[in-house]
Amino acid sequence: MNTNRLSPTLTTALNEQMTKEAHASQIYLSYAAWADNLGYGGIANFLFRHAQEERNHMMKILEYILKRGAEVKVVAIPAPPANPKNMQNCFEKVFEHEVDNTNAIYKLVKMSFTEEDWATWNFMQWFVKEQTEEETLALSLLDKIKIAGGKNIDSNSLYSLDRDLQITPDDATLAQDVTAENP
Ligand code: OFO
Repeated sequence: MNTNRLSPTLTTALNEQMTKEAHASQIYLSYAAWADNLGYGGIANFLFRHAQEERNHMMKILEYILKRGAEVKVVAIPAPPANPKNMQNCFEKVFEHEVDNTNAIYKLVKMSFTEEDWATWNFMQWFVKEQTEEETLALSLLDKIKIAGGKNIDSNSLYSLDRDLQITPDDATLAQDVTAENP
C-alpha cells in the first residue's frame, strides 16, 4: 500500500525549499554576527531573531514532508555570502534574499497547482503570506535607512536604528489587515 501523498517532483522541490530556509537562517545568523561585531547589538538582536524564524520555516517544511508520508533529505547548507559592506547594504541584501525566497515559494505554489495537490497548495499559502510580511518589513527598514542618509547614514541615526530594532516586532502589518480608521 502506498502511503506517500507527495509526488516525487514535489518531494524534491520541498526538500530543496527546506534547505533554502536553513540557508536563509545561516544568512541572517552571519549578518547578525557581523552587526554585533561592529557594536550594533540591537540590529544584531533583530537579525538573530530572524535567523530563528527561518529555522522555524525549515522545520515546518520538514514536518510537512514527513506528515505527507514522504522522505526528508537533510543535506549540506551552502555557506552564507560575504559580509555586507555597510548597514544600507546589509538591509538591501536582506531584501534581495527575501525576494529570492519568495520566488522559490511561488514556484512551489505553481507546481502544486499544476499537480492539483491541494494539500500542498494550501500549506504553501502560509509561506506566501509570510514572505509578503518579510518583504514589507525589509522594505520599511530600507526606507528608514534612506531617510537617515542611505549609505552616508550618520552615527546618531545608526544609534537610533540600533535602539529601535532591538524592540521592533518580528511581523509587519499587511495591507489586508489595514482599515480606514487604522491605516
Ligand atoms: Fe523563510 O521566510 Fe524569509 O526567507
